[in-house]
Amino acid sequence: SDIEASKRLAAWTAVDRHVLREHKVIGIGSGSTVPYVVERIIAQGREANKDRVFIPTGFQSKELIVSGQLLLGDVDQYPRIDVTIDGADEVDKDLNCIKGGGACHLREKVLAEAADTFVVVADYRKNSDVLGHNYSAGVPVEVAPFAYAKVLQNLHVLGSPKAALRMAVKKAGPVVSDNGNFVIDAPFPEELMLDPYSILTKIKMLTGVVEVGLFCHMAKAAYFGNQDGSVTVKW
Ligand code: DER
Repeated sequence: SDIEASKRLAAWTAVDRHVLREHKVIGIGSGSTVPYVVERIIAQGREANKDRVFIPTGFQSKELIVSGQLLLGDVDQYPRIDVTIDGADEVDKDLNCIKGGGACHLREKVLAEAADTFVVVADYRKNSDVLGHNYSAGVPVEVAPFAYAKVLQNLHVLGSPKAALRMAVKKAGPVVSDNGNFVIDAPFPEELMLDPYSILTKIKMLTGVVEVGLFCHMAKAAYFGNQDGSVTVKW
């Protein structure tokens, strides 16, 4: 499909530009675009990858590294990362991202912050001016299960009356993250999403919130594959 082709285009372009010979510690994000990132890194060859280590951002990400027969590293051993490449649910004109559609944003944010270079790869649907224009599910908020009802109430008051616990599809009950927490999706009106950092800080301060799926002032560049085979780069 043209969406898969555009994901691959974004991923290959970003890897070619940001995963260079001298880069030895590489953070691998989560979602359906990063498999194309791993595919392109593997294509750099055994020689290029033999002395590299790859840090995962969750179970799915770890499985990608393992099945790609790449060396798996632990963030405890490599607190400093050369480059982290990850997907996003939406990216605005200032490179702020909504992330967490895959409920992996806690570890993703740790590796994004630990990296000298954090780069986002996505298909054209994620390329926005204002967060919330295309991704309408809301800001993903990872919460401690013990506190979820309280956080839900606070989010309603904060400006997201439609905030709701993310329920699982093939499992009874809520989605549970790799960290054993719940996720609340909190849609906010456009006027609040014009200043994502302000919303991020308010949500982060709510007791029981573990991490917020707003990545502000973190990405160095974002690559979007387009339907016509071109690539849009924001930086
Ligand atoms: O959850 C996340 O932040 C992931 O990066 C995910 O949202 C990326 O989405 P994708 O499957 O469209 O790459």
